[in-house]
Amino acid sequence: MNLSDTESLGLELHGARTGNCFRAAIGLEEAGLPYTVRRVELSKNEQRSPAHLALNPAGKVPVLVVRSAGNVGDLVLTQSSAILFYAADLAPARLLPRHGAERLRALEAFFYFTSDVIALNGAAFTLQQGFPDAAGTLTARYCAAIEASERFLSVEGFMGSASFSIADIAACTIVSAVRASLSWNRIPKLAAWFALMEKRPSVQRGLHAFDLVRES
Ligand SMILES: N[C@@H](CCC(=O)N[C@@H](CS)C(=O)NCC(=O)O)C(=O)O
Repeated sequence: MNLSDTESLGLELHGARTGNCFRAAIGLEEAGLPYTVRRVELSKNEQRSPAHLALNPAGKVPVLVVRSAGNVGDLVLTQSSAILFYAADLAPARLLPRHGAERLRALEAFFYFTSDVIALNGAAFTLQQGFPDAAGTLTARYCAAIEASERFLSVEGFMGSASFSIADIAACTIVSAVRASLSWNRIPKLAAWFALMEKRPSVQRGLHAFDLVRES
């Protein structure tokens, strides 16, 4: 499947009001890719329905389905990071520089947030049931990692590179989710960056993508 051919095809984003789904939605919004939201009600266990398991046997969201017009089959992506890279492939100028040090700086910050912050946040959430001390240790660790992330801010005010990228998306969704746990007086540069992120239209639209049922 040629990715550029998919621009005119239907995109369906299956998800709920969770950080991983917000990341995917913000990426599609920033890339200017139209998509239809398919809400998955986690409280009703719809992620375990036969229809959803047929898309993602792991029973998780988000899932992006890129409908194919031909006989090549639909493209189904079941990782929020892969969905971000899909959007970045179609809109590199908006989401990830194609070459050079700028790309590597953006990727370094992106992987810092996905592996050193978001993964720990997910593990802490799981450990809250039965292992509160371990959950607390991980929470302290990922909050410290967020507070240490000021060093990735570029002089232009973005995470990693000189322009907005998938690193800003990874960073702003988790910072938004755990903002009450951060010592904001210690991180004025991150506070200024986050204020800009909250005003960005793609971020605002992505954070509200699953508020309303927009199914067609
Ligand atoms: N690594 C996956 C994680 C997906 C994930 O953990 N999704 C959660 C919501 S954020 C989920 O579907 N949970 C429902 C469940 O496990 O039943 C990604 O980045 O997309």
